[in-house]
Amino acid sequence: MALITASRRLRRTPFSDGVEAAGVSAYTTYNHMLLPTVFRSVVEDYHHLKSAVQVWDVSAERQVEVRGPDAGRLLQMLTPRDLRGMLPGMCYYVPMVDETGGMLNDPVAVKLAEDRYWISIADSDLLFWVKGIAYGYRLDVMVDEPDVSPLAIQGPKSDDLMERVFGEAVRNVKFFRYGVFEFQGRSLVIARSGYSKQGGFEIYVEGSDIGMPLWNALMEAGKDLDVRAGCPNGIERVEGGLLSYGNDMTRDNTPHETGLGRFCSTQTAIGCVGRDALLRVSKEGPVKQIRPLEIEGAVPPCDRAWPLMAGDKVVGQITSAANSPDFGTGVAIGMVRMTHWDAGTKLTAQTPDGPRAVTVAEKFWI
Ligand code: THG
Repeated sequence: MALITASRRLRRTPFSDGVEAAGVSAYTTYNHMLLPTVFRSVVEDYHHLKSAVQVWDVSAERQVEVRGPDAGRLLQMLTPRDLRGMLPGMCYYVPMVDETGGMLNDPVAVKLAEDRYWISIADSDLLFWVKGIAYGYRLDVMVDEPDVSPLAIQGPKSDDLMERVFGEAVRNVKFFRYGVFEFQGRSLVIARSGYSKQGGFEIYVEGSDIGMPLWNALMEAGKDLDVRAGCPNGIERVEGGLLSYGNDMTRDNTPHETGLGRFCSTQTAIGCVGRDALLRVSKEGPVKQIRPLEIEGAVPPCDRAWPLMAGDKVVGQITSAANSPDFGTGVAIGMVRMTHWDAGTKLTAQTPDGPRAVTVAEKFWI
């Protein structure tokens, strides 16, 4: 593919100067912002992520802030996950759906206070939908995009690096919980979460002015840990079954089709605008669903859906794929019709480089 032209619409981040100094070699766009995808090479980045610690500029995971007396009511309107047990200090992975039950986004919601949330969004303009619901229902809330940019620390040495900058208490933060920690006199929300299966944290950096000072402090503190700039890794996230909105699912899919039924409690999610639609489809169960898929032979870059065939019948599609160094096979995420979704089923993928033998796997690799 040719290069993408830089412009103001493709927003830089508070860490872009550091990312460029570290030698970023490719970006994608995400929420109209730059998101690094490669530093040294996808494979070199992958091995380093699994053995050391990386600092990721994931500013493109923008926050939709919802604040005011109706904040909790509005959040529950957006998702079929029952939020009644959610307390300040917790983060929830929440499928967000429209009135047909179609996926609009798959963000992480962060509950800051009874009347204040951040919705840490994947790549779709969720802000407009949330503002529309708030306005249409005359809710008493403010909805906007604050100056908050997530910086992820990922990899097996994440705790060691974070302790050096934020103190040993950061080790006590539990998975999908957050604590508030000081940096240069500023309070920052730090959660144990992130878009890899290697462990780590996400720092919600509030105020662009402290972006580079924090970036530099982490790089300085982690020198002997071989800390590097990194980014969500296209191989590791497929091995781990981490879904990508716009790639593995779109508005045409329900949460059940995307395997996110485990994050839905539609029966008790009173107020969710997609509740009636989802109650209908969840009763019957989906007729196609996301599956881990093993591919034989070299896997080309996946920049479009690859048809999955059983003989001359299309029975699904592959939406993300990579060659896995650690598992010695092609790994992929795809949507497969129920007639062919059992583990062990043999299929054929039509890739741009020709047909590939595919087997439906038992589970994701990490
Ligand atoms: N962190 C934050 N914001 C984000 C992402 C993130 N916004 C965009 C995107 N990623 C949203 N999508 C996901 C997808 C998967 C996960 C988080 C956000 C994830 N899933 C774990 C899993 O599936 O194993 C755990 C889910 C759970 O148990 O609750 O972490 O990464 N801030």
